[in-house]
Amino acid sequence: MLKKVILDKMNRQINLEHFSSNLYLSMSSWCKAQGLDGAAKFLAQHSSEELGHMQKLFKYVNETGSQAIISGIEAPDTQFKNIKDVFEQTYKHELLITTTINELVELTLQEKDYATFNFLQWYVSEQHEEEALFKGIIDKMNIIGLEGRGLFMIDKEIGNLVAN
Ligand code: OFO
Repeated sequence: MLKKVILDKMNRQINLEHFSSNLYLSMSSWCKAQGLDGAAKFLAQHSSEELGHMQKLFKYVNETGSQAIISGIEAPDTQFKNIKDVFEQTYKHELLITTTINELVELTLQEKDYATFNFLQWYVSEQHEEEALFKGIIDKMNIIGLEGRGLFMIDKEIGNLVAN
């Protein structure tokens, strides 16, 4: 069983990963409506990954004999200024997730819960990769620019990041 203080934060993280999934799905829908098929495909796939992150936490919590709690999810934004705004928001959101994962890791050390500390290391590495991924997309946008064919090229580049 997890200590209550850790269980509460794990359940909060489950909710956050669930929110991330919905946020990226909402962004995918906005991109699709703008004809940005590459970004739409990438964000839909990322939404599924976030659902996987949520389920991995859910399974771990239940395996400890504690109860994972599925709670209400805040509605994500549905309107964005442009594709750069979308990816700046994904990057900002991933930074927030990194902060919450780090807080959890810190708490497990304080509470001497080494099994959960060990479990969370996967998320620590994942956050490093995700920050680099989203930052890389923003960097590309800054290099290519969004004017004229730039938007078309960027969308294609993002679509190429999707694992087949
Ligand atoms: Fe995109 O992050 Fe989950 O953990």
